[in-house]
Amino acid sequence: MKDRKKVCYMNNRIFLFIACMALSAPLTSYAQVAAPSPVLPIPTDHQVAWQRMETYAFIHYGPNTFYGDDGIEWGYGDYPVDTFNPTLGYCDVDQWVEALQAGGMKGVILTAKHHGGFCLWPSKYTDYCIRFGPYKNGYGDVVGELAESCRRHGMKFGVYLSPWDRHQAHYASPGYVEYYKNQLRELLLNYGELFEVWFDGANGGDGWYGGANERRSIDKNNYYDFPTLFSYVREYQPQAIIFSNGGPGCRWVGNEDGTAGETNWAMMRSSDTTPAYDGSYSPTGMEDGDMWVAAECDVSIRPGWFYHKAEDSRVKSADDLVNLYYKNVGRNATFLLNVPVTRSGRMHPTDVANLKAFRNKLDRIFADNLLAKSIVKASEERGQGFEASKVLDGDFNSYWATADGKKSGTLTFQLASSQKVNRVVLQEYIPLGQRVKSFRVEYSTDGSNWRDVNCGEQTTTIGHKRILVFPTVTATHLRVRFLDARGPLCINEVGAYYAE
Ligand code: FUL
Repeated sequence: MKDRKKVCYMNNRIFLFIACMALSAPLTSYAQVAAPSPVLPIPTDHQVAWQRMETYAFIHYGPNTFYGDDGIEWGYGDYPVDTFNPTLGYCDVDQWVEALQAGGMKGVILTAKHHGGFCLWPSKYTDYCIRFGPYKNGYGDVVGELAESCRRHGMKFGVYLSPWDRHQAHYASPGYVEYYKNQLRELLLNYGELFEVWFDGANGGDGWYGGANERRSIDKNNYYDFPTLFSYVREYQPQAIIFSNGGPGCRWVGNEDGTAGETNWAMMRSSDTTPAYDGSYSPTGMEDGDMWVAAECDVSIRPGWFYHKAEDSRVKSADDLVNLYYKNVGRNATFLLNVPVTRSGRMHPTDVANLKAFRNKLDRIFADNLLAKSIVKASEERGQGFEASKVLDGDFNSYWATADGKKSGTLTFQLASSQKVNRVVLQEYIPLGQRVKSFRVEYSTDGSNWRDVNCGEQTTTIGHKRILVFPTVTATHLRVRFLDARGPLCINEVGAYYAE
């Protein structure tokens, strides 16, 4: 009897165990699965935050603006210390910041010192600065005034400190490098948080150099002791992105037209490039790079970087700027747009108007994601938390992902109705690395016959953002075929839009 009870009890236990297993099997397939492992290299959190700014501004302002009949681009280093003198008697820094913000700029980088050597802040280390000029009787500080206005407006602030200095007598000797280090420390320590520090690549050549009026050449790669300069930035402003030809924070794209390569990796090979070294820039980046150094596209709203009245009729229009945006932000780079300040101390009304019109246009074009109400299906899903629907939730921290080892896949969108489409925006989840190597975007009017949208560009990389611009199609369905990648797909967002 006892034994029969025991057998019964055992049978119940086995039954319960089997029942639990049967019930839990479907449950486990819906349980949260692990995120894909990163594909190295990956960006730092600061690099991600910086890239998500997308658009920010440059301001070129200084004695160059005031020199001669209509300003110059490169000061020789010999202009008198009283050259910088805005006619308003002050810099209308609030107008600058408000104009830039109306243009959607998230930060601004000021030329604290350009090649001519004059400093827009009262530097302890030279008399060739604002302290010795007429501006506010020597009590002004353009760097400080702009930094303060940025703080009030919730705008990020950064500085450009030209390594090349055509004024200083000791340029090209070790003494100048000490001087430059001291100036950098002044800027890093006295103006609050900086989001970017800009180390320009134009270096050496002829100049005034304390009256020597000669040509001086330096070893561009080693003279400035960039490793020490970068260590100061890391120590005093750890969040600041360091720009130079080859990074390490972000790299020069290799032109001043504002355009990145159609293929554009955020990575560079440390064996072939060195941060700050001449030639270490790249429009395309390197698929097998081991450093994360995304591209930045610097370009001016006018032909020159500094203000010249003669260029008042040559200001880039809102359409020009939108087209540039497609070719920089839309190709996994950032858009660093220069807007110079005039002799008055304000930005020119044409520049201000075009900036605002640029942002209004962008906002209009990208206001209405035609996929928002679509039904999205993926060829496969990694599991719970990584469903296809994540590409439509507008959340930067969620993404559609494929299983380990799965480097291709398709997302198909069935639109709510037949729609005109001429822009597609794709985003990868870059905190886990840049992955996609090849993709196609296709449309259909019946869900079974598909045609390429014909954007006329290489559809290779995506990165933080890729925007395809193509002739208007009318579609009931869209699909993105991800053909190859460096690891499982991690697709953050997909959007389709119609620009009139
Ligand atoms: C260049 C400089 O020579 C130009 O004057 C300007 O500042 C541009 C942004 O960088 O290297």
